[in-house]
Amino acid sequence: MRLLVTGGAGFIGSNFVHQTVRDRPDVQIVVLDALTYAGSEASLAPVRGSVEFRKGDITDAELVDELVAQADVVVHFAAESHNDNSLHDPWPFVQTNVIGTYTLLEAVRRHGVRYHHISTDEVYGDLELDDPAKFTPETPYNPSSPYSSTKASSDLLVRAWARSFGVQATISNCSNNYGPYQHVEKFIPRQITNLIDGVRPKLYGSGQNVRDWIHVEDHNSAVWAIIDGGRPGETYLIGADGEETNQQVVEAILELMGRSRDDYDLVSDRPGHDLRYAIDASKLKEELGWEPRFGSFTDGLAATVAWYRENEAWWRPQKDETEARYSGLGR
Ligand code: NAD
Ligand code: TDX
Repeated sequence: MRLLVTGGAGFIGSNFVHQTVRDRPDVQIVVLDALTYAGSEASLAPVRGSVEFRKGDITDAELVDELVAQADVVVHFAAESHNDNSLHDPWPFVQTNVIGTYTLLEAVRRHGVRYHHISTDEVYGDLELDDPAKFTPETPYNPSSPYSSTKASSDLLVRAWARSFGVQATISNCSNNYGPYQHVEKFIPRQITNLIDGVRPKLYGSGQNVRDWIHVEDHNSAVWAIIDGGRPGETYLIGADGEETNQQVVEAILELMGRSRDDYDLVSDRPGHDLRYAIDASKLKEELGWEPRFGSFTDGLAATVAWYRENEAWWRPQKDETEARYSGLGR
């Protein structure tokens, strides 16, 4: 199989490439990535020599056409992915997430290539903290932020291209990922690397917002289950029943790093901050037999803390610029 992976130098995409090189030696991988602030060739260093890397933009129709024409399957991870950035400057989100997805869809349509679209649970909006409900593939779209609205837009393009043009496309909407190679702007690596630098963790608002955490390895094994057995035109939700308040996550990190559990600060809230996400992954489990294999959240978090301690050379170049951006936002 010849696989084109967009965004393969980012967090989830690079983990997907590592996992694929490890578990599927028969797959030939081409990575297309623009190496924005969020992408790094260093994230692919362990698999250098096993994958072909092309630096380029998914809105470049000529380049996309050339690469899609040579592929059997496209897995589309590339995106602008950070909510806080989207509140500050939405334009790159419209450009990459909407126009970039459109560009890929037109190419897979022309060349009859199988397409898997990586999306997020944030397209469904948020749930009340005390609501027993979880998101299902039937939950109506109701995105809150510029980031999630551009992801929702891209999902709707995929659905339309599948229905109107018969594109062999599947979509997955996953909950919050954690693990190695995640940019230090995101919640968990930001707090771990702050603590390494002697800075107290920062919780937005009350700290009571809930996220449904999944280890990136489990997300990516689900993506492979969908590539292997997913039905074209279908949407699959990926999650591992990992609901935690942000405060609980910070307390767990503090404990793992040998600090007092209340050694954190509350800072100003994110505008429009979604309260709670929760995924019902039963369709994926029942139809495709997928199960998360990574251990408990605490074990995964301990491994992630160890990874950031051992890989300072990977994250250090991002840190000052990221914290400068946050201090401009007062967070
Ligand atoms: P990331 O920001 O770490 O990586 C994004 C990658 O895309 C980077 O390597 C970047 O250089 C590349 N990229 C950005 N714009 C590009 C463009 N125009 N052309 C080519 N490459 C471009 O993001 P991530 O956290 O790995 O997320 C990957 C995908 O998974 C995204 O589609 C995101 O919406 C989705 N997702 C993420 C999470 C999460 O918790 N991180 C959860 C669910 C879904
Ligand atoms: O310093 C912080 N303090 C804090 O309390 C940061 C950076 C975040 N937070 C809160 C905001 C959220 O409630 O932590 C939670 C997680 O924040 P992010 O890591 O920014 O993730 P989130 O906004 O939930 O979105 C993530 O999951 C869904 C990814 O960034 C998206 O790409 C994905 O689609």
